[in-house]
Formats: sequence, C-alpha cells, structure tokens
Amino acid sequence: MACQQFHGAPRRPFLSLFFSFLFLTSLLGSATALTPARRVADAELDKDVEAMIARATTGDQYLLGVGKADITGPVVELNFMGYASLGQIGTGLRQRIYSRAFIIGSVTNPEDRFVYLVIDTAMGDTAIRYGILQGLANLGSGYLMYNQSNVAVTGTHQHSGPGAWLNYLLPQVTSLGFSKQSYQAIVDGSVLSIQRAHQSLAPGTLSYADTNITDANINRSLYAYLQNPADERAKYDATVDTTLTMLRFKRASDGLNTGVLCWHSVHGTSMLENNTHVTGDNKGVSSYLFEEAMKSDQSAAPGFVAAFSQSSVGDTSPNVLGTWCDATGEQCDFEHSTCGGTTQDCHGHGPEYQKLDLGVASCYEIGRRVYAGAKTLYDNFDSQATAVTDPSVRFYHFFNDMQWYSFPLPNGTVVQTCPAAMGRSFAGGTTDGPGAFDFVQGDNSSMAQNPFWTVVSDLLTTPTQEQVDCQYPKPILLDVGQMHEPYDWSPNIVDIQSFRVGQLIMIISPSEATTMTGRRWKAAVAEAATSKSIVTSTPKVVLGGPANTYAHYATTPEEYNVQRYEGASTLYGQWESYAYIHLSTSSIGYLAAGAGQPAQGTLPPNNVNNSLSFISGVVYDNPHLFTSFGDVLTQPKASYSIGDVVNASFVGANPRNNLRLEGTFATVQQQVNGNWTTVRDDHDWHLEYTWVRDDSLLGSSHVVISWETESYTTAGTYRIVYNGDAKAPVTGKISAFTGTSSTFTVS
Ligand SMILES: *[C@@H]1O[C@H](CO)[C@@H](O)[C@H](O)[C@H]1NC(C)=O
Ligand SMILES: *[C@@H]1O[C@H](CO)[C@@H](O)[C@H](O)[C@H]1NC(C)=O
Ligand SMILES: *[C@@H]1O[C@H](CO)[C@@H](O)[C@H](O)[C@H]1NC(C)=O
Ligand SMILES: *[C@@H]1O[C@H](CO)[C@@H](O)[C@H](O)[C@H]1NC(C)=O
Ligand SMILES: *[C@@H]1O[C@H](CO)[C@@H](O)[C@H](O)[C@H]1NC(C)=O
Ligand SMILES: *[C@@H]1O[C@H](CO)[C@@H](O)[C@H](O)[C@H]1NC(C)=O
Ligand SMILES: *[C@@H]1O[C@H](CO)[C@@H](O)[C@H](O)[C@H]1NC(C)=O
Ligand SMILES: *[C@@H]1O[C@H](CO)[C@@H](O)[C@H](O)[C@H]1NC(C)=O
Ligand SMILES: CC(=O)N[C@H]1CO[C@H](CO)[C@@H](O)[C@@H]1O
Repeated sequence: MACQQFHGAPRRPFLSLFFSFLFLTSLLGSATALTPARRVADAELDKDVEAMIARATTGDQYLLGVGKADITGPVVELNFMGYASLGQIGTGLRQRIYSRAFIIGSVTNPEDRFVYLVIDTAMGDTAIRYGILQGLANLGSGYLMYNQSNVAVTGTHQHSGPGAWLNYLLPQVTSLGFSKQSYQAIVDGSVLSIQRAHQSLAPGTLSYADTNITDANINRSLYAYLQNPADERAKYDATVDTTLTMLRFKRASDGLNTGVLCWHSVHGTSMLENNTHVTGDNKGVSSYLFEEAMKSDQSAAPGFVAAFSQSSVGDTSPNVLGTWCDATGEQCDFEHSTCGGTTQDCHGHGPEYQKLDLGVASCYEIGRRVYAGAKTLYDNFDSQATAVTDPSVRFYHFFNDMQWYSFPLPNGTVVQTCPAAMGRSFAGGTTDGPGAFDFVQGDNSSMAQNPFWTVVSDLLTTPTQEQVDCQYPKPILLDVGQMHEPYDWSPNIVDIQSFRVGQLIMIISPSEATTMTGRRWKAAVAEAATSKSIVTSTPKVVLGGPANTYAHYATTPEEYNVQRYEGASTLYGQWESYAYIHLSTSSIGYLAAGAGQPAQGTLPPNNVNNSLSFISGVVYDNPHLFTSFGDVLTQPKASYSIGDVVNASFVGANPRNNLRLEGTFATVQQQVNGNWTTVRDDHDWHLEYTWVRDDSLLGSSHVVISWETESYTTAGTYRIVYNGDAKAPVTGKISAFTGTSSTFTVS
C-alpha cells in the first residue's frame, strides 16, 4: 500500500522553470548584433518567459470570493449537538457561530466553480444541504451554477451549538426531535455567507503552505491506532496528523489577501459536556483570533475570513494531557479507556483542566495554539508557499448507497460494505465525553450489556444474519441502517465529492476519518491523480469533513477489528474506509480538465418536514413583579481592575423570541469623548450571555451579562447594554427592548 505523504510543498517545478529562465536569458544575453526582426521576436519570447515566471511564482488567476454570516440558532432550552447528552441544554452564548464560504472559480468559464463551506456545527447534514441548495436556487438565476455537484457543506465538529437540525432519527433522540428554528438559522446563514462570497468574486491567486502544530492534538484511541501495521506507522512520527495546511486567497486588483482556508485535525471537544453556552469550540477560537488580528494587518482586505476546516479528526483529542481517572488520579485503562471497569470516571484533560471549569480555558488555549501556528505561517507565507497553477477548476459529486456495495480492494479481492449499524462501544462514548451508559470501549462480550439499551435495540430491529456477518466483528447495538420507522435512523446513502483547483485536490469526507484512514485516502488520491495525469504538477491533497451528511466514523479495518468507539461508529463495516478510497480513486477522471459529471445516484431522503418534534415553543414572557423588561436587577460595581469579571443582570425575556442573527444580545459600550461606542458584542469570546428562567408559570426570567475584561482592555468608562425581545401573553406579539447598566470604570 502506498502511504507516502504528499504534504511537503513541492517546489521543484518552479525551480526548473527558474533555471529555464536563467538558461534562456543567458542565451539571449550572449546573442549579439540581432536584426530588428529578431529583436521583436526576442521581446515576445521575453514576455512569454516573464509570464511563465509570473505564473510560477504567483500562480494562475481564478475567480475568488469569501463570505461569512451568523448561523446562531436558539441558544437556550435546546439540546446541544455532539455529545448526545440529554442534560446538555443551552443556557446562553459565549460566542456566536458562523458559516464561512469560499468560492473558487475559473476566470474564463463561469460554470466551473465550487463552494467550500465551513460551518461552526458538529457536522454537515443532508437536510441542511438540501435547504442550502434550495435557498441558493431561491436567490435567482445568478446562483443557478451552485448545485448538488459543487457545494460542499463541512462542519467544524464543535460540540457546543444548538442541535435538533439533523436529517436522521438517531441524532434527534437526545434533542427530542427536530427544531425548524435551529435548522433555519444554519440554512439561512449558510446561504447568506455564500451570497456574500458570490458578491465579492474577483480575480485573484491562490497559494498553499503547511506547518506542523505539535501541541494541539493527541490520539485518543492509541490502542486502535497501534493495530495498524508497524511498517506503515513507522512512516510517521506522530500518531495524529499534526499538519495544518493553509490556502491563501489573494485579490489581484490590490494585492490584498481576502481570506485563508485552513485544514487541521482536532476534535471540537474542548468545551466539555457540562458546558451549556454556545461556542465554536477551539476552531471557533482560532477563527476569531485570526480574524481579529487581520483587522489591523496591512496585508488583509476588510472583511477577511479565516476558516479552520476539520480534517482527519476521528481519533484526535484536544485533551492533550492524556486521560485520567477522576477518583484515583491514575491513568485510565489503555485498551478500554475505563476506570475500575466503567467509562464515566475517565476524562481527557485539556491544557487548562486544573481550572475545573467547563472547558473554557482549555478551549481558548487549544484554539490559540492552532491560531499561533497558523499566524506564524501566514506571516512567513511567501517564502514557503506553493502557487496553485493550471487554470482548471473541477468538481464532482454523487450519492453512493453503502448497503451491500461491492468493490475490489487494492489486492483485487472483492468485498462489500453493509447497511449502517452502531456497535456496542458506541454507547460507551469517548474520553472526551464518556458514555452515559455502562458500556466500555472495545467490549466484545455480552457481559456489560445495559438492560435499557438491550431492550430498546432488540425492540427496534434484530439484525439479519447477513448483516451480523457483514458487520463482523462489530457486535451490533443499534441496527440503524435497517431501521426506517418512522423514518430513517441513519444514512445509508452518502455523498461522494471532490474538488480540484490546479494541483490542489480536496476530498470531502462524509465521515470522521481517523488519522490513518486520512493518510491512506489522501495518498491514494494523490497517486491516482498522478498516474491518470489529472494534474500538471505534483498534487497536493487535503481532506475536509465531516461533510454533507453525517456518516459518523471511518476507521481502518485494523482499527475496526478492536471495536473501540470509533470502530463501533464506523457505520458500514470493516471495509468502509476502503470503499471511500475506491470511490474517490475510481472517480478521479471527473477531476480531469473538461470532464463531465457522474450520474447523480439515488437521492437520500429529506426529513425536514416529517421529523418528529417534542420541543415546545416559547409560551410568553412577563417581567418580574413591579419591574419592566430590561430593568437592571444587579448593577455592575463602580470600578474594576483589568482582569476582573464585570457582571450585570437584567429583567429578561426568552432569547428564542428573536435569534438576533447578525446582531447581538450583549454589548459593552465605551464612552469616547462623550459618545458611547460599542467595543464588545456577541462575537467576542470574553463576553458571555446567560439566560435564566425564574418562573415558568409567570414567564419571568433574567439575563446575566459577564465581561471577563481582557489584558488588552483599555482603561476607561463603560456600560453594559442588553438587547432582548419579549413575547406578549395572549397576542403573542414580540417586542424588542433594551436594558442599560450604570456606568463603571476599568483601570
Ligand atoms: C451543477 O452545475 C454544473 C455547472 O453548470 C454542471 O456541470 C452540473 O452538471 C450541475 N449538477 C447538477 C447535479 O445539476
Ligand atoms: C512536519 O513534520 C514532518 C515529520 O516530522 C516533516 O516531515 C515535515 O517536513 C514537517 N512539515 C513542515 C511544514 O514543517
Ligand atoms: C465539568 O466537567 C469536568 C469533567 O468532568 C469537571 O472536571 C469539571 O469540574 C466540571 N466543571 C463544573 C463547573 O462542573
Ligand atoms: C486482500 O487483502 C485483504 C485485506 O488485507 C485480505 O483479507 C485478503 O485475503 C487479500 N486477498 C488476497 C488475494 O491476498
Ligand atoms: C470478538 O469476538 C470474536 C468472536 O468471539 C473474536 O474472534 C474477536 O477476536 C473478538 N475481538 C476482540 C477485540 O476481542
Ligand atoms: C417543507 O415545508 C416547507 C413549508 O411548507 C416547504 O416550503 C418546503 O418545500 C418543504 N420541503 C420539503 C423537502 O418538502
Ligand atoms: C457573574 O455571573 C455569572 C453567571 O451568572 C456567574 O457564574 C459568576 O459567578 C458571576 N461572577 C461574578 C464575579 O459575580
Ligand atoms: C459624537 O457624536 C456626535 C453625534 O453623532 C458627532 O457629531 C461627534 O463628532 C462625535 N464625537 C466624537 C468625538 O466622536
Ligand atoms: C506518540 C503519542 O502521540 N502518544 C500519545 C498518544 O495519546 C496518548 C493518550 O491517549 C498519550 O498518552 C501518548 O503520549
């Protein structure tokens, strides 16, 4: 198996071009007494050579656009997506979440264009993707070129955002079904980000470079990783992919950079299962810090967008200090990640775990480490980067049904994938968030069966013998791919998609690929692109996901065999990762210049209008007795020192009445020469909004706004402003109101 990495930026083609240039100029220089006619010809040649050199150093021009928009759904009274923890219900907002859109198109052929979307959600999703495509179609004829083939919806894999927007039943279980409000916020914001990217389209150049970030991720399933062949593992000096690849968008008209699209692998599980404030997790922090820094950077255009797309995330953890037993302080069992035989007591520790908070400090620190690596790369970019050359922009997409899908392995043996199923260790969870049930990772016996789950899964379906054999050695806990009542529990149909611009190829993965799966997949695609002459120089392959639908995990067959969480969550059986690789490599021809599109395949169901929901709406709001909405309940103190937390509380109303998309619930204003200027809002990490229901019958509630004053806070006079919206009893009319605190000084 070819497992050579293609990460190193190949600069040889440019060197050889450079040498041809030297050779040509020396020839020209040595020619004497040229005739006028030859001088003209030489001048032409000079121009060609200059153009060649220019192309080699800056790359070809493409039509480039970037855009960003708010996707923050209901921040309270809704389950968070990611940990599948029934008790993790939102109580507020630390950081708004966004969709970041990147459009890359051909300058000469407007049909050749793709959209790479990075959304601050746990994953891409079928219903969301349908909604985005419908939203784009609704924008009119100017947007018709964006369709099933060329729009990739990738999630950052954060675990601290509103849930209840997924297409299939299984992830709806803990969110008590589907919320149209939560769904629509993501869809509308995604469409708006694409619209903004579209409106910003202008000719520009692309280049990419890599850096290694060695202190932001570790392998959380090392026991499984170690099952991969020793000679294969020996090719890599880390058990996780530490690479960050940055693609830089540079506008031709003014030479300013409009954005960076980065790929990096680390789980968005820095914010812990007991956190109930919305954030973009560590990738949200990285984007926030990068975009803030670019606001005063001479190289960056206004509206600069920095996205950190998730990559080979499957077995990575941001809890870089390892896994420890809460009770004993000892390391968890290596094979099963347990303490005394159970999972609940074993936790991964982030870099700031000793703060015993909800993961806030560790999240910021991991996000900052990735940002710091990316920023150093950006600051030294031109000396390391490779220009994207070759004007072709290509893409393909089709749906593949994974039920009994037969294909040959690289050695020719024909194998098949199976209908989706969850193994027993799925219920055990991971060391980033232990399962709520007493299942252990790597368990293969019926010993630790939880009676609840056993009853439920047996009630739902009994897997056929054919399915049991196909999924072997996975002990099936939930035969989700064969559960269609009242609608499909999990996807059997997945999106197979890839993009190419010049020598850069993007694999769009529907599953969370483990480190070794990602390495094999990228190497196989690079090899196919080279052997089929799809690219004109050494290919550079990146992988982004989980995207377009949520097909859980993709382990290698070796990792699958030991059935830890990731193997148990590899839906389509032990050959799933090879199926993905086969589908990508056998479709590589669609990335060739001038190639057409494959047959679309069977469309997956869209459950947006037939999903169950047990989520209740806002009934009404009432202020506390003898108060009005927005009245201050607790004023801030008169003065604070930089580093203090400023708190103010207000008579509040349910924030589900108005999501204030593109707006803000909380604001810090500073008095500058007598005028009040907004200096912090919901996008700031250090400004936190908390909503507390006081009396369900009366409908009264209050809001706390906390500002953790940062080291860079300037001394001055400030106040806190709360923007709310109340729902009137009887009429249901929603009215906006504002609350303003007294002023305070920070010094
Ligand atoms: C999407 O648009 C592109 C460009 O016009 C076209 O080549 C492709 O066939 C379209 N795909 C679908 C599924 O309609
Ligand atoms: C990253 O680390 C690997 C392994 O040590 C090395 O081969 C590679 O050159 C490094 N990449 C960069 C961009 O430093
Ligand atoms: C949140 O959970 C983590 C991990 O279990 C724990 O260490 C921490 O103390 C908890 N924090 C709070 C505030 O409950
Ligand atoms: C091909 O590889 C698979 C997986 O390693 C193995 O099970 C199978 O026996 C091999 N087939 C041949 C013909 O070597
Ligand atoms: C699981 O059980 C099967 C059948 O008893 C056995 O062949 C396999 O090796 C076991 N796997 C593990 C990880 O124990
Ligand atoms: C869902 O319902 C909405 C509102 O009636 C409608 O606009 C939309 O087309 C429906 N979507 C699907 C997939 O049926
Ligand atoms: C500020 O309010 C938050 C949220 O209610 C609370 O957790 C925190 O302890 C308060 N801090 C101070 C300094 O009062
Ligand atoms: C304060 O606001 C007023 C009214 O908008 C404006 O005319 C004035 O220039 C502002 N002063 C400063 C110092 O910004
Ligand atoms: C080589 C390596 O990266 N080892 C780390 C893998 O992750 C475990 C925790 O899961 C660490 O203890 C190892 O140091």
